[in-house]
Amino acid sequence: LSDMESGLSREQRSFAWGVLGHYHAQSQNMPTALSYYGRVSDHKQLTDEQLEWYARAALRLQRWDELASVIQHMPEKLQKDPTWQYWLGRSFAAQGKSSQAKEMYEKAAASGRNFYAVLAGEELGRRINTRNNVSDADAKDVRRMSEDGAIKRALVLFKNSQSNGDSKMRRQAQAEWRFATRDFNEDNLLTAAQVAFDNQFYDMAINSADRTDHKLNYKLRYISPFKDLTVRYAAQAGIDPAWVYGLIRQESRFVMGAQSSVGAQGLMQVMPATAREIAGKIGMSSSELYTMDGNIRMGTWYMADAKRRLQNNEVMATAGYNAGPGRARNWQASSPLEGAIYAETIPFTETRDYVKKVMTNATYYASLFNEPQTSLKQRMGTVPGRY
Ligand code: BLG
Repeated sequence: LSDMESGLSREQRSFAWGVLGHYHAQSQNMPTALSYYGRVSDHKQLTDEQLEWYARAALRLQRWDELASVIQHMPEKLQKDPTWQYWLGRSFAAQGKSSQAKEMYEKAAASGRNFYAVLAGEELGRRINTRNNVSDADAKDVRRMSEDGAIKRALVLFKNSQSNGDSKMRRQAQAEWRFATRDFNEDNLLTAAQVAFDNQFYDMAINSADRTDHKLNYKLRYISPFKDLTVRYAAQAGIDPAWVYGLIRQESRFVMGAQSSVGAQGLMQVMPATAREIAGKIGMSSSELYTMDGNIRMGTWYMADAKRRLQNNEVMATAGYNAGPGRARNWQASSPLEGAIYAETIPFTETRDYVKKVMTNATYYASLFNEPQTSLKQRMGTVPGRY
């Protein structure tokens, strides 16, 4: 590119260096990425994806000045993303600009209950709190709503799909549910969530409870069905039940028959090949993947095994559960790295998103289960250097 640069327009040169920078950032060659990105003279030529990887390269190397400048060159839509609000806040803090940092944290914290909203809140000295700010739905209202035409239709479809295993009908039940609740106010959403929960329509219980912004029912947002089995197998594997629940909520929304596009199965979305490997190691039949008990036993064992293989680190183990332990290890840096930086610089979009969601969920569950550790920042901790 250096050789041909003179034949290109300024726009073309910027775009081309952006392509090279992006490639190297996503391959985690961050110094090389930054040196190429540094040759971009017109930031407007970069795509959102290229800009975000520019920021991730600076973040991974903790070049806070450069990170701040990249974020400030992002288009408004990206600058409003809590991810970049939080990291701009951190860049300001690292530069000693504490009031500007605080302003950014306030913005990110106001964005909801996502990973960066929680981390930003913690920077401002707040802790997540999972006390409901409304009382449970009234039994009369629950009964009345179960009789509502559209809700009832969704429930009938759901029940039939459960008894005949028809996954197409199950998807129709979901569609009916979403349609029936589309214009609900917050009270009705919480009543609907209770109706769904009472009928074991767990994914829709979460879907409805998650849609409120002011009236919050955390027990419905973060439901914990199958508690006996989950707690028993978590204890047997020696891992935190809040982590297990956080993972199941993300993997399957507690849908037993869930299957992903690549064939991951059940509550814990275990791949058939991984199930065979687990079964061989702990003396189970791989067909137990398809039972609730077997699926939880396999999944929790695999979480614990990933953690053991990955320097006892929960963040890497979460990445390893989704992308394979070998990859989680490849993404480690040679020296210790803040857990949130490790997570934000994971090259696979699915896994990057997944790790942030599982760890956020786990923090909420830890609070609901009255565990002592309810800080997301502490849970993310530090990922040790690769050895
Ligand atoms: C994971 C396996 C890993 C495997 C990786 O895939 O499944 N984990 C489990 O089975 C618990 O063992 O690592 S490997 O053995 O080193 O290769 C990589 O192959 C599962 C992932 C795959 C993912 N869900 C658990 O997180 C999945 O289904 N992705 C598709 C999502 S969607 O349908 O396209 O939205």
